[in-house]
Amino acid sequence: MSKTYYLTTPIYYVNDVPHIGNAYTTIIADITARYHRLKGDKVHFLTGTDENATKVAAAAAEKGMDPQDFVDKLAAAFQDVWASLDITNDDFIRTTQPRHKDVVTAIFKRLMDQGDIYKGSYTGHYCVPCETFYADSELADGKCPECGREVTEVEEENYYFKLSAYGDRLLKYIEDNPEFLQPEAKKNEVVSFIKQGLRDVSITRANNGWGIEVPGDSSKVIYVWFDALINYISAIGYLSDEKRFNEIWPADLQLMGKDIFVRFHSTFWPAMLMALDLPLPKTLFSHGFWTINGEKISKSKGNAISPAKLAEDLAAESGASREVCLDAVRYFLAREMTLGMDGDFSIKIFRNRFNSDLANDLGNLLNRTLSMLGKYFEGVMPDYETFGGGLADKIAETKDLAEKYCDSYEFTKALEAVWNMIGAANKYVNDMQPWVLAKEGKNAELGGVLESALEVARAAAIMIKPFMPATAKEIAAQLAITDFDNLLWSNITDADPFAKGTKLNEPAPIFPRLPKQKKEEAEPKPKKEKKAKVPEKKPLIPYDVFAQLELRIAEVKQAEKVEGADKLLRLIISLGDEERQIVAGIAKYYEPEALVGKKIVLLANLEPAVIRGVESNGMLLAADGVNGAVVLTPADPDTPAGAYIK
Ligand code: ME8
Repeated sequence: MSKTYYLTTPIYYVNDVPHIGNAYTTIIADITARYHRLKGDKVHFLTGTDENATKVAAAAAEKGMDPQDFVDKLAAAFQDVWASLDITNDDFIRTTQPRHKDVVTAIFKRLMDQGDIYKGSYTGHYCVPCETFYADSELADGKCPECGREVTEVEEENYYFKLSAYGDRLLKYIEDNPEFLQPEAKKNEVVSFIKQGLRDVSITRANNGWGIEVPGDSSKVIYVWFDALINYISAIGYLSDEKRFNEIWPADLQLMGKDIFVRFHSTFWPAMLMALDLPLPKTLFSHGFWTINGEKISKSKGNAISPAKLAEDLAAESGASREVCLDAVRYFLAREMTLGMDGDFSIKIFRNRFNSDLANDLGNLLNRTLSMLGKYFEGVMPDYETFGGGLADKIAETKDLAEKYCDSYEFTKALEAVWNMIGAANKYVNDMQPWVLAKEGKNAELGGVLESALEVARAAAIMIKPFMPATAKEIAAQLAITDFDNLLWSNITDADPFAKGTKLNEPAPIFPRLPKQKKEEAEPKPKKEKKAKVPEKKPLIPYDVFAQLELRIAEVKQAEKVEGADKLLRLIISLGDEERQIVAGIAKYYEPEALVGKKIVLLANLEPAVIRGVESNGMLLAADGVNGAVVLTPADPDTPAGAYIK
């Protein structure tokens, strides 16, 4: 049996409930864990809480609570939040647990005995919020170089860890193991930090009644970072269950934010492991920070979004299930910010992605193919060969590409590859015009086209399972895939996955489109005046009147009949960076499916109007055809959506 894939998140301080920043690390770790399980790997996924910190005791005091009661309450809150986000961690370590404290004490003793810890006196500065010691030379204008807050002068006798002895070994290890520190830019930062020369680290503080006592010296407690880092090995049986420990250690991935990467995880932690003669983790990965609408996430600004609340609000608004909305949050976090880079969270962009990537691209592929299967074959998989359109190759190619990207933690690119495949299937359906094949009675081709597109929907469901587990399950249910829970990544390319004669289920929209944001909706719409009769010949107009018209190319993304109005179609159109809904009176001349993917000419700055209860934001331009039939004004299909006509 291959070694267990072991991955960890930081253990979070329990001075407050988790926000979208902590949730990001945990969700990315969860995606990684689920991906490895899907590949058939044995996985151990650890997260937990850091409870012995000075700032935790201070937060308890502020609330007038006993520190143990306080950490019990908040650790439970963290566990509840992770459960509500369906995080699949295999263990949850708390640093106040005896299984952890005992190992910390034993390690302290061992390193003291072997001379890696020694007693000395210390004068320096301590930043309580960052739980970090700084020398004079490290301060920025006398303040903490990390957070800019006031530091406290400390002058005490302390125990030191001989970090200075490990600089050269660390540099050599980093050079010999290119996968160890990622991404590359951060690795370079670590190398420069070590090359500046490492100082020994004070690893104890005066005992104020909270923390793990130094063995044999009750006047001191162990420094919280020395204590906390050990969680990664205490949780998996170090010094208590060697067999289990050897099956799991070393970690394959230790994921954390950039704030705690250089000094603690890439320098102090590997040096501690070297002192203990333990192998180092395969990869330490530093991810970027989220800001909210360009601002740092902060409690005082009150902008710390809770992902669960975001999903609940979205569910209430859209009518989609809470689980699916949570998936939308997970999708957004993984898709929008390249792992390693910083990113900004904005509700507007989140909603745009929900509508374009989820409701339109993914939702549409499933919906239209299943509805056509219902319409033309009563929902039963026909007994025809797939005709392909290269889609079988596209599935195989995307499987390899997405796997390569997931293995290298490039989740944004993996999702891009999957969406590229979904786009290819949607385009294939447009190009093949199944509704024309149906009219012409070409059932073999028609069945083949639908089957090919449904195979892509199935492949997509497996590929997105780590990212959007509830959505994947819902797609599988609509596709009547009964053994979905047991499918592995390798099943993506199963030949002929749908048994002929299988009845698939009725399509039900998984992601109902979100309306434009409330603020914009709330803006009063100017009253529409009754249209004057169009004169036969229009008078000449000056150029500046023409210049007021915003004529643009748009691409039709979705089309459907407006209920109770036989002339009207409701279209979702894309202008490149923006999507809109319009209503067009062309239902008599076009099947809705035939319009998807078509480029049209749009009068984009026509004032909005509500037609038969449906809001229309612009007007499609069409020309009268023979016998009164409307023809769409032709737009070259290569003209990009959004292009201006001047
Ligand atoms: O540092 N964007 O805990 P902590 C992205 N207890 N990630 C963010 C973020 C943001 N805006 N804000 C926080 C500690 N994070 C120690 C760790 S480990 C042995 C001890 C995430 O509660 C990110 O993972 O301050 C960051 O590294 C972590 O929360 C800091 O959590």
